[in-house]
Amino acid sequence: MAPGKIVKTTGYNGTVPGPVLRLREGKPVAINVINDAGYPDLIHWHGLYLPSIQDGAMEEGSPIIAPGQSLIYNFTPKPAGTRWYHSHAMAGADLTISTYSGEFGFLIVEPAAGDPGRYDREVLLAAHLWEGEWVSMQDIRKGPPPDNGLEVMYHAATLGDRLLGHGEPIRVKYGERVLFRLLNASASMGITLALPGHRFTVIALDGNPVPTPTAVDVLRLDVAERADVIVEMNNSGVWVFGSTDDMDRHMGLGIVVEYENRSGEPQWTTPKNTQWDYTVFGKSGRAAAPDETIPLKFEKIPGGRGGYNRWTINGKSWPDTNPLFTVQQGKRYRLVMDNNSGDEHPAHTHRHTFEITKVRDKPTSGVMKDTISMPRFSTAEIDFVADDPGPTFFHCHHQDHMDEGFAGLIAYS
Ligand SMILES: [Cu+2]
Repeated sequence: MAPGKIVKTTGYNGTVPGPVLRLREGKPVAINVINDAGYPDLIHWHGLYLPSIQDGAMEEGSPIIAPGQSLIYNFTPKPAGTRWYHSHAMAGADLTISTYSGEFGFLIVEPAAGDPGRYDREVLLAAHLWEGEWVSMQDIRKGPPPDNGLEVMYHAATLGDRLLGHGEPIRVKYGERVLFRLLNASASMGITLALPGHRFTVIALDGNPVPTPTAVDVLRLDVAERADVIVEMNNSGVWVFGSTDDMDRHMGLGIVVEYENRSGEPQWTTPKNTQWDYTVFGKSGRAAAPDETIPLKFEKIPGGRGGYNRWTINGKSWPDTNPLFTVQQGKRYRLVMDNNSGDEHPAHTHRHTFEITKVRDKPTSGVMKDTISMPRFSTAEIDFVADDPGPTFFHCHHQDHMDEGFAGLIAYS
C-alpha cells in the first residue's frame, strides 16, 4: 500500500482490487473460479439478476467452493451498470477473510446497445479498509452503552490500490469530463468522499441511472453502495479526493488528482455541507402502490464487553429468518423498514433491484438500488417486484452484522 506498509491478504488474480470484469449485457459468460484462498469460499455477483444457484450465496443454495477446488459460474449478465463481485463467505471473528480481505473487484455490465459515453475519461475507484481489530468502542471513546459488544476498528484504508499520497495520481486535463465509478468495498464502514473545488454530478446509484442527475459536494457510500458521477475538471491544481473523515483520510482513504502542468502539495478542504439525501436524485411523485406491505424491524442484542453483538429482523436472527417472508411472482412488495438500533445498516437484496419509495417521512420514487443505507434510528421504505423466482437473500452488508444474524431469505411460493 505504501513503502514499508504491506498487508498480506487474499485477492483475485494477484491484484487488489481484482481485475475489472467488463461484460456485455445479454452475452453469456463463463467464469472459472479456482479457490486457493485456503478456506471454503464463493463469489457473489453483486447487483446482477442470476439464478440462485449461480448467485454465490450459500443461503440461496449456491455451492461453496472447497479449498483447492474450482467452480465455473455460467450466466448471462444483466442488468447493465456498475456491479461488483466479492467473497460471500462467512468470516465470523476472522478479520482477514471474506469481505475483510482483498476479494473484491468491479464488474461492469455494458449495455447491449452500446454506451452513450458523454465523458472523456473513466476512472474506477474502490474504497477498502484494512487491518481490522475487534475493539470495545466504549473503552476507546464515550458513546456506545456499556453493554455494547465488540466492533471492528481499522488501521489502514485505500481508495484505489495505495494509501493516499503513495500511488500514481489521477492525471486530468482542464475542461475534461471524468466519469468516476465509485464503490465502497469495505466490510463494515460507510464512507463520505469529497473532491475540494469540484462537484459530483450523480448519474447512477448502484449502477442504475437516477431520474434526476444532481450535482452534490459529497458522496455518501455505505458498504456495497456504488455511485457513477461526472466531474467537470474546471479548477486547476493538485487536490486530495478523499474521505471527509479526518481519521479515515489519515489512514489513507483518498487519492491525489493532479491537473496537467500543475504540481505541489495536494490541497484538502473539508466541505461545509456533508448532507446526503437519496431523494434529491428521485422524482417527486409517489411510486406505484404495492400489492403487499411487509414491516421489517432491525434490532441489536448487545453482546456486552468482550462479546459479539447479535442482530434481529422482527425479533429473529438467521437461520430462524428462513423464510423471512414469502412472495408470489409478479407482485409488488413494499418493505417498511425500521432501524431501531444505534448503528447504520446497508440493507441489501440479492437478485432484485428495489425502488426507494420513502426516506424517513419523505415519499420519493424512481431511485433504483440494490443496497440502501439505513442511518441509526431511521426508517425507509423500498418496493420490489418479485420477478426473479428462486430463494433470495436479504441482509445487512456489514460482514459482522450478517454473520451475527442480520439476514433472512425471501421465498417464492
Ligand atoms: Cu448492519
